[in-house]
Amino acid sequence: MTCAPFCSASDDSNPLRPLPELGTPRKIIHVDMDAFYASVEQRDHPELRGKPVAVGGERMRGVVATASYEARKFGVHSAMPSITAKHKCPELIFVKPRFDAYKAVSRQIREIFARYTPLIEPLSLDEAYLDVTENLPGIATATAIAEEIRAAIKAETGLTASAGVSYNKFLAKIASDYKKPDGLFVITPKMGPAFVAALPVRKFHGIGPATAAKMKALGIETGRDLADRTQAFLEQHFGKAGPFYYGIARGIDLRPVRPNRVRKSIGAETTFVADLFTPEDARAALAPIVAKVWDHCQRLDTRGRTVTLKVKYADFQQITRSHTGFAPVASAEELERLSQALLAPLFPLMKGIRLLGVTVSSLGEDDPDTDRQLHLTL
Ligand code: DCP
Ligand code: MG
Repeated sequence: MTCAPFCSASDDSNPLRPLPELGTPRKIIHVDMDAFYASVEQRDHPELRGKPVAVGGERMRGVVATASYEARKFGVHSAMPSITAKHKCPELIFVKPRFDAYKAVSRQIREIFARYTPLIEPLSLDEAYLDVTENLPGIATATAIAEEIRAAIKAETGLTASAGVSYNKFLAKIASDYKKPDGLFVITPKMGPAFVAALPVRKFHGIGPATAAKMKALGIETGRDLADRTQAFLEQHFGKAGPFYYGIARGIDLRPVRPNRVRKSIGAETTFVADLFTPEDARAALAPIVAKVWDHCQRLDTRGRTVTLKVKYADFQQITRSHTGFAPVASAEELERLSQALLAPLFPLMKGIRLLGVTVSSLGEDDPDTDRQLHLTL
């Protein structure tokens, strides 16, 4: 059973920006801070430096939000239950998250990005895509810009970032992960297709564990396997995502960097291997979905007032139930309570439940993107 988070957003809000055409060369940088929350804690608390640190705590529902690289050597990672983490690394030091400190760094790095291009698409507090095809200082190579940005981040925040440089978003994101931490990696158009061919599809950003499992069942484990399938085959098995997979298997990704992306909702859903029938099973299955959504809300620093439960039955009939409060949902427990309250009246069931999903919408002022817009001087 797997659970993939998703965010929906409005289309590119700059209608004047033409969509890139096939063959139009672009220079994209993906910047991602290293062990972000943990690095901020080590910067602000010198006694934590060089030590295995996990950021977590009550607001994190007993899971690790992130771990310092010293802790990662013991196998501690994001989303791991704190108890498991402590077993793996008895010396692990737990630190409560300080979201205000992370937000402040996030604003600083976005200011640095803005020196180079207005085409910045933040993905969360610590990462963003930049389109530097035409950049403000007129620097010839994206690699030089990426190095300048990494140096400025180091000098101005005291933290390290990794960067990926390539000719589209998909490859830039893969590249930023390749030399982590404190690294830079460039995937040129010449390298792109071979790079994707060798990569396991489960490592592709945008292919979650459920899709990776489905691909495996179809005999697709690497980019090369994916490139061997026709677009019609991929559309037949993966619907609307089929053409996207067909493209990325060849190193092609035409999605533009969307600077004024307004997030509309944050959600997660799970299709079950076997249909659910009892209230107990459904309640238990809903809990990790809710946890995932809350985790995502925190990572994006976003809160919403509307909670929507989606249920797909065994016969594919789909229903939604929602609740809108006066104030944004303030905690994981509240989100869980509201989601379970939407689920409970659906019993007894006439047919099994095939899928459950939870979405938070009517997103509030805390949204970093909205924040940015409010600060624009008109
Ligand atoms: N985060 C979280 N829960 C997760 C994953 C991440 O709360 N399941 C938070 C803590 C991270 C931050 O988001 O510090 C950024 O996430 P990344 O995936 O970029 O991870 P890190 O920056 O911590 O490490 P890396 O060096 O691998 O980028
Ligand atoms: Mg990071």
